[in-house]
Order: sequence, then structure tokens, then C-alpha cells
Amino acid sequence: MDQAADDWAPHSAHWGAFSARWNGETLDVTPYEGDPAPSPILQNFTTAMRHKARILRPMVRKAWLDRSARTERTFDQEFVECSWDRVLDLLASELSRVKAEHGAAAVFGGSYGWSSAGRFHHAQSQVHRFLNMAFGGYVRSVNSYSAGASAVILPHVMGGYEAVSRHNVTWDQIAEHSDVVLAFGGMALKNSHVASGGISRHIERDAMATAARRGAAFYCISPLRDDMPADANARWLPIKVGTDVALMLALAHTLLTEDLCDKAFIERYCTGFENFERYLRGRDDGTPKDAAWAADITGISSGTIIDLARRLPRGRTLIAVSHSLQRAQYGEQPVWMGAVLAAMLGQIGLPGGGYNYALGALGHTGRRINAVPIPTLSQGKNGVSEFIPVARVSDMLLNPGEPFEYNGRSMHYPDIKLVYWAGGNPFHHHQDINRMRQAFNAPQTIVVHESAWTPMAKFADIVLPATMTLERDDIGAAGTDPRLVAMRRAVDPIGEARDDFDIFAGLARKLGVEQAFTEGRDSRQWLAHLYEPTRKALVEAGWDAPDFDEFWRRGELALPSAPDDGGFLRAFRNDPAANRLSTPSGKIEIYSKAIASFGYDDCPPHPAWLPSTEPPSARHPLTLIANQPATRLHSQLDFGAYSQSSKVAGREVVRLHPDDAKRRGVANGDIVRLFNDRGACLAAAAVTDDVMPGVIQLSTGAWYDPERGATEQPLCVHGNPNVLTRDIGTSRLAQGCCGQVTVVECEKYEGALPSIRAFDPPGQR
Ligand code: PGD
Repeated sequence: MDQAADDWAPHSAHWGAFSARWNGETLDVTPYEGDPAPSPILQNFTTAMRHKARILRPMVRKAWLDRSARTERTFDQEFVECSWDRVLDLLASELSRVKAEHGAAAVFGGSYGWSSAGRFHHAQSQVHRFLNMAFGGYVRSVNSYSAGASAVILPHVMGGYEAVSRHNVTWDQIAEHSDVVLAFGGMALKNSHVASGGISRHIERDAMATAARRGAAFYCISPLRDDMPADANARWLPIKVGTDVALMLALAHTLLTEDLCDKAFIERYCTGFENFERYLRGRDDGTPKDAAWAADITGISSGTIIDLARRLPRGRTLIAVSHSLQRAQYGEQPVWMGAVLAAMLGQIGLPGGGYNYALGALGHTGRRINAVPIPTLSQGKNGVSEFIPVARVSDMLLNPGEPFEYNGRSMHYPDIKLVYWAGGNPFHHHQDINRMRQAFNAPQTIVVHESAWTPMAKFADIVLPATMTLERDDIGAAGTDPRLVAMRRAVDPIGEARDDFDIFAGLARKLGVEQAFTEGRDSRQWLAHLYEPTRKALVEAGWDAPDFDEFWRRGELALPSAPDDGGFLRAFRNDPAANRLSTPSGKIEIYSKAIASFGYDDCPPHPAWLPSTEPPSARHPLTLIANQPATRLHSQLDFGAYSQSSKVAGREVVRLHPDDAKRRGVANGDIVRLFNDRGACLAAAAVTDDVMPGVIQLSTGAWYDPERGATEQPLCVHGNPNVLTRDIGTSRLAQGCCGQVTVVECEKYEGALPSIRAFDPPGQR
């Protein structure tokens, strides 16, 4: 749509609403004026638009074109430039071949990834829609890397996911009512800076500050001190990595044995407590899960645990469990045990109390839900029934036809010949990258739409250049944000980049099914079409409801929020007979007969302490936390100005405790090598007591940069922790990802420093 060159264009990203203006070389970026605490990640856009990492035109891997010389895919491979017309011909005929020879179930289109905030040009929605409407379907993936374990366990235990995570306790309630907030895994602002679809007001910091001023006590239960903002004035309880369930059990044990537990609540709202009680008291295994038992496991003294337990029933107490805890082996357990601990305190459903899974883990939580729907692109119906839990992608590619278990089902991996990816970066998000490299060598063809030469793009056969969000018009919206943003184009597309929608429309044309995909609309018409349900709902609610052109002219639109009513858990508390949870018993399941019937020893029928099968050892004595980065979202715009400003000697920074650094002769700023049996990477050391001894922390998102010409386990010279993490499922129940934690050793790197090539385009002809 028309846009004067020197205008400030309203826009939105997953990390905030803003305005942008192209100054001819870089982008000027100003956060949305109503945002009390905008995210600095916005500054990654300034230098990104014309960066050398951008993909300029369609490229095809030379060895793929020359089918007779099928070679292993590498990160050094040579690409050949292609016109759009030719590349779409090639791709259309390859899709047709695969479908004719193997069927649509030979295409993996799970295409996991966060893409960008606009609701129409959302790459993942576009690829799913294309494969459904124009191809007949695809093998999909279920669940997410964020909430792999919790999305499966919570429906068993509390009847759903959203009611426990999103539509539950709000930040307003915390500011007003909470006396104690026990944050297992913390509530770092770097995480709540981000909300898929966009966020116009970052409210978490001020809510915590208000609560703290009122006297609320926040506890940061984490191996990292800064998992809670300074404004919360939190007490830090450093806990050994992955031992939160033991602490929760010991708190529960104290509540039980000191008669501090709300038996009436358990009786009325829960089922199966007696089975759990036997375990808690150690009736069968002879081990009471008391504070002395937990002290050894967690590193927190039994006195501290008992004092804390006694404090919990004295006021309004909220138990919060972060995403990070469940992104680990047996990740179902802390999510379940958090709910049980809260049930024992009897405050579930009260304002500012009870249990809120993932509060503060994203900017969607702790907010009021919109009272009207937001624009949503329909993805059509998938003609293929096969799916995998999302984090089993390498297993699938390496083991076609092999059995696996998931949530009570016995399934088989499909035989994938073609992988289609748009809007995600598996060489960032998946675990054990050296194993994944082998896995991604299995399919015959890999197609990627990307705006930049990510490692995933470099490893593909057909690479199609996609516009970046600021190069197109879109609508920014999230179901928890009271603002619709007209995301106006601020910059012309780079090179020959096209919108994902236009790429798919062109491909559908080549396949003779354009109408099915586009429904006869161009982008502009689609935006107006997607806006319509929101406008109609606004009219019905008696709200300001401008037509699309007027919304576009204004640049934003206020959306009404539903009342802060505590959601379904409040309704359940008020009348459990009328508002049964969607569990088999209609109650909170402290013991699950359904899970018992699966017979999984890695996910027993009540929450339990299951230690990791890969504990620290003499060879790998440090526990690595590979958490979300503070300077970018995942791996997006790692080449941007803000992300780059945080690197040292071009490497990602790894934090370790002074004692661990001293023992290894490592000083601040030294380049270190982290390694285990799966791989190795370099990073720049930051020595700090914000990290507890024995723990080392390296955020995700530095683009994988393997040393060239190396072996099966090339050194990542940039600092991607997923060369070290384990590619196993959380358990047979959820099969979630275990990327958060692994064990490593760390040493000072004495060799010549390899240069960073992560952002260089690949070899081209
Ligand atoms: P992003 O870096 O956001 O990571 O994994 P995800 O793959 O979502 O990738 C999005 C990609 O989309 C970027 O490469 C970007 O360039 C591209 N893109 C953006 N806009 C467009 C567009 O319009 N069109 C196209 N075609 N492409 C676009 C995130 C995943 O990582 C998640 S959600 C979590 S929670 C996990 N967290 C961890 C963790 O804690 N620890 C480890 N070790 N590993 C993790 N991996 C997971």
C-alpha cells in the first residue's frame, strides 16, 4: 500500500510495537509510545534490512540440480542463482514427483518456528495452508519447543493448557493481592518481552515492583540470580539444576506433616491424593520426601525449606512454574508437582493465588484476554493424518517406519522424502545438531523460505528469498494484547525477495491450483478480509469499529478486554459441579488413572522425583543451562545491532561462577571451549556470581557456525549450545524437547581463533 518514503510506519514484532522510518541506509526505530518498558531487542532491526546475510534471489544447491552426483549436504555447498520462473517450475515438478511416487505423506511440512508477528504473512501458517489447499496435506508436528511437556501433562491433570497458563492469574491481581510468589524457574523480563503476534505494553516489571512495594515476597528459585528482575526485590534461592521437583515435594511434605495443608480443598477439588500421600511419606520406598531428603538433592538447607513451607499458607500464595523447567528430561514432573503443591495450599482460583503455569515466560501470560477475535488465517484441512511430536524430527528422519510412543499411543515414523520449511530455524532450535545434520541428510529434497542465510537455509536444496516483515503490509495482533497494529511497509523488499504468500501463490499457479490457495484475493484483499471478523465483533460489542481503510489510515485500533475474572479455574472453584475440569474425574488429578494405564516408567501416575539419567560426572562436571537469550528472540536477527553488541570477539557469551573459572584458569573475556560427547563450541567467558557454582549458562540463538572441513563433530566457533544438548524426549508421555539442560566441561581455548562465518552467504556461482 502507498507509503511516503519519509513517513514513520507503524509496525509490530513479537517483541513489541514500534514505528520505523527508512533513512536510506538503516532503519530508525522508535518504540510504541504507550509501552512503559519497551524491549531493547527492537534495535536489532536498525542494521538488519540490508545486511550481507539477507538472501537476494532464489538459489538452488548445485549438487541437487545435478541429481546424478548426489552428495552429502554441507554448510559449504555451492548454490546456483535461479530466476523465479525457473525455480518455481523446478519446485512444482519436484513436489509433483514426490506426491506421485510416494504420496503427500512423504512431505514433512511441520515447519516449526516463530516466523514474524503479522497475522497474514505468518510463514508457518502460509506453508501449512499451501500444503493443505494446494498439495493435499503433509506430515505435521504437534506441540511446541516452548511447552512440549506441559501441553501434554496439563490436560491430563487440570483439563487444559490455556486455563492454567494464559487465562488465569493476572499481573494486576499480583500487584494487588499476592503475598508470596514462588517462581520456580523465575520470571525474567527477557522472556516476557516476547509475545507471539506482538505486544504493545510490557507491564510485568511495574506489576512486580508495585507488589514488592506493597510487601509481597518474590522468591527466585533458579540457578541464575537474574531470572527475576531487580524490581521484584526477590529473594534468590539458588537451586541445583533440575531438582525443583524435590524441593516442591519437601515443601509438600512439610505442609502435610505439620497439618498446614488444605484438606477441604483437596477433598472437594482433587482426586488421587491418597496415592500421592503414600509416596510423599515414603510408605512404599522407605524414603519420606522431607526437607532433609531434599536438602541433599537441591542444595537448599532443610531449615530454609521448612521455613518457606510454613510461610506459604499464611497469606495469598502463588506457585508459578516456568517453561524452562519442563524443557528437560522428565519435564512433565515439575509442571504436575507445581499444581499439586498449589492444590495442597488450597488457593487455586483465588485472585493472585494458586497455580499459574508459565506466568512471565511470555508476554501473553498474566493479561486479560481480548473480548473480540483477532485476524486469523485459515490453514484449511490436512489430508494426511500422520504427525510427530515436534521435537522428534531427527528421530523421524533417521528412523522411517520405526515405532515410537506418545501420550498413550503406539505410532510409527513416516518415510519423508521432501522437507518444506518456512519461518523456522531448526539448526537453532533443535537439540544435538551433529545428529540433526545426519538426519537432514536423509530426505531427497529440502525447501526453505528464508529472509536470511540461516544455517537451515545453507543446508537446503532450494532456497527462496522471503521478505522481512518491514518490507510488506500486515496486521499485528495477539489474543492477549488490546491493540491491533496496521503493520505498514517501511522499506522496499531487498533484491528479488517475495512475500511467502506470493511465493506460494506462484507455486500454486504452476501446479494449476492457484484459486484454491489464494481464493482469488491478493495480499491487500486478504488483509481486509481477515480484519472483517474483528470489525464485526467490535460492532456487536458496541465498540469503535472503523472499516479497514480507516483502521489502516489510523495505524492502530484499541480492542476491548474481557473482565479480569480469574478464568475457568475461578469458575471451577466457585462451583466445581457446574464447571467440571476436562479431566476424566472433572477434578484436579493428583493421581491419573489414564497415565497409569500407559505404564510409562518415565512418567508415573502421580508426580515424582526422577533424577536425570545424565548427571554431572568427572568428565563433564558442569551443568549447562541453554536458556532464552536477552538480546534477540531465539535466533532471529542474530546479525542485528543489539545482538551483535552483546558478543565478545564475535562470540556468544557464556557465564560461569568465579570458583569454576578459577579452577580452569579462565578469566573474563577469555575464549573457552565447551564440550561433551555430542559436540563442542566456543564462547566468550563472563565470570560472575549471578550463576551458582557448578552451573554454566549459554543462551541459545547464536547461529551455528561449524569449523569447515572438520569431522563428524565440527567445532561451532560461534557458541550455539545445541551442539551439546541431548536429543531425547522428556518422556514417552509428551516427547517434549530437552534443550534447556545438559552437562559439559569447559576449558580455556588456546588455539588460533577461527573467524566467524555464520553471517556470510554460502559459496555462489
Ligand atoms: P527463530 O530463530 O525464531 O527460532 O525456534 P525457531 O525456529 O522459532 O526462527 C524463526 C525463523 O523465521 C528465523 O530464521 C527468521 O529469519 C525466519 N523468518 C522470520 N520472518 C519470516 C518470514 O516472514 N518468512 C520466512 N520465510 N521466514 C521468516 C525457537 C525454539 O527454539 C523455541 S520456541 C524454543 S522455546 C526452544 N528453546 C530452546 C531452549 O531453551 N534451549 C535450547 N537448547 N534450545 C531451544 N530451542 C527452541
